[in-house]
Parts: sequence; structure tokens; C-alpha cells
Amino acid sequence: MELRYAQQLVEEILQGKHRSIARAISHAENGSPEAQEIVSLIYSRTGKAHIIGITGPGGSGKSTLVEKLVRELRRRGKTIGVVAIDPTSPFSGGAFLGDRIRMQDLSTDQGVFIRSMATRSNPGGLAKATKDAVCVLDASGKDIVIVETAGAGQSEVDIIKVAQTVVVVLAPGLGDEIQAIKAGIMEIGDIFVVNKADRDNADKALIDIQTMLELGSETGGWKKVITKTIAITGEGTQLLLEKIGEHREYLEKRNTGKKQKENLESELIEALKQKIAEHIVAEMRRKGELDKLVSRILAKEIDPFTAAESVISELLKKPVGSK
Ligand SMILES: Nc1nc2c(ncn2[C@@H]2O[C@H](COP(=O)(O)OP(=O)(O)OP(=O)(O)O)[C@@H](O)[C@H]2O)c(=O)[nH]1
Ligand SMILES: [Mg+2]
Repeated sequence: MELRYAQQLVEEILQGKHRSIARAISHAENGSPEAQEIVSLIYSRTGKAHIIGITGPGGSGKSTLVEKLVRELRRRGKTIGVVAIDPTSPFSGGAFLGDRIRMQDLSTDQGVFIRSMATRSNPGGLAKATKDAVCVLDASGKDIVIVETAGAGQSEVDIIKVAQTVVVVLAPGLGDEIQAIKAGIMEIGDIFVVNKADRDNADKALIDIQTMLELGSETGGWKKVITKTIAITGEGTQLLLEKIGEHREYLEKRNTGKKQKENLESELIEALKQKIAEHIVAEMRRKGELDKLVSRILAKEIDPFTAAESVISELLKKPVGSK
């Protein structure tokens, strides 16, 4: 029964039906078992879309830029899927509402699918949910899938790893910005954008970022590029799209090899972690061991990490601490 529901949904996704895409993404968002079935069924049909990640500090102009990119790509006859990760901070909630209004007219365009996903946690985590949503959009036949996420923490880095091309959007005058890119986004960024180039200190920001990128020694491969945009007018979007295209060509030339393999490796590791944990927890619950162990942790007899180690050792039938 369940499987038939998933099969039906998948059929419609492959036909590009937006309602079914939306439904599948809801399953991904909730981390429901259906999500896994759907991904398994569509996986062989994925891999055609160019997946672009747009990240950077809150308020740097990502959504405004995404909207302009979408419009330009539509003019070029491309179909696009957008997944925007809702900002965690309630302060940015207003900005997101703005996104919806800005993009409203695009919602009647069959060539564009826009969806926001909440940061509330689900069993598999938001990075997994995003990955699944991207899979659905890719399989549905969209030429380009854009993932927008704010911030520069580890969770954003995990989310954005789904992208083949990562665009980091910065804006001049944000003091924390350089700190933010140091915190991990810098390594994964392929293209850096100084948005709000209409502001006075845009050139200074450009030079600062350039200096930083030169410091981060590049060992062959893709040379990170910086470009300026004014997202509110759309200025610089054409050039940015060219850079994005060049990055895609670069990936194709090198056989998409290394990065994709790395991404797939971490995906497999994540899947293993989740499955192993699920399996062990179910076993422990069944035997009533989970409760016992939690009580011991509560009584400070053992810490959670050592407890986990002892469970694994028991499982592997090896004494604690042996390699
Ligand atoms: N002056 C100027 N303002 C801009 C530009 N691009 C965006 N803005 C403004 O900056 C504000 C934030 O823009 P958003 O596109 O919502 O920024 P964001 O990065 O998506 O924000 P979050 O999703 O909350 O992280 C809005 O008021 C935009 O109108 C630009 O090029 N120049
Ligand atoms: Mg935004």
C-alpha cells in the first residue's frame, strides 16, 4: 500500500507535476519513511540538474539575487527548482516573508518550483531533508536546482555540500563577514559575490575577500572567483551566471570526479550512522537495555560517550578499548 503510494507519487514527479513534487518534499521535510522510498525510486533518474548552493550571512541579499538569477535563467529557457532553507533566527522571519511576496508571480510559472523548508529538526536532519528535496527536483527534470541557506555554521556547510557549485554571497559593511567566511564557508565556496555593490565600501570588501582567498593556498583545480552584483537592480547577474557556467564546465571536464565522490562518501557515512543508530536503538529498546543505560547515565555511573562505546564493544564482541 505504502509502496504503491510512493510509486504513484514518483511517476508524477518524473512527469514534473508540481503538486507531487511539493508532497514529496514535505515527506523529506518530515523525515518520514515515504521520503526514503521516494528517493530510492527516483535515485537512478537524478544527476542531470546543475545544483547551485547560495549561502552567506543573513541579509546579504541571497534571496534577492536568487530571484534575479531565476528570471534570467527563465529568459534563457531553463527550468529551475529553488529550495530555500528558512532562517533559524526569528529576526530574519520578516525577510523571508518578503521573499515569498517578491517571488509570488513566479509561482504561476510551470518552469519554476520554489519551496521553503523549515529548520525544525526531523529524524534525519535538515541536511538530509535538503538532499532529498534536491533529488526530487533533479528527477522532476528541472535543469537547475538552487539551494539557499543563510549563515556560516557547520549545519549550513553540511546543507550546502549537496551543491555542485557553491556561491557565497557577501555584502560590504558587515564586520562579521570575514569572520563568517573564515568559519568554513570559505573553503567550500567556488564563487564569491560582493552584493550591494551600489554601496561605497564595496570595493574595499572585494579587496579584503581577494586577499583572503589568496591566503588560502589553492592547490591546482578551480581558481575561486569573485564578482560584484547589485541584486536589487540585477546588475552583475549575467556575469555571475557566466561564472557559474564556467564552474559547471570545469566540473564536467574533470569528470565530476573528486568532489562528487567526496559528497557521496559523506552521504554514505551519514546513511550508515543513521541506520546503525536506528538498528541499535531498536535492539536496545526491545531488550530493555536502553532504559537501564540511561538510568546509569542519570546516576552519573557512566557518561554517554563511554556508554555508547560499551554498547558498540558489546555488539562487536570485543573488550572495551581494544582496537
Ligand atoms: N542596496 C542594496 N540592497 C540590497 C541589495 N540586494 C539586496 N538588498 C536588500 O537587502 C535586504 C536583504 O535582502 P535579502 O535578499 O532578503 O537577503 P538574504 O541574504 O536572502 O537574507 P536572509 O535570507 O534573511 O539571510 C533587502 O532589504 C534587500 O532589498 C543590493 O544589491 N543593494
Ligand atoms: Mg533569504
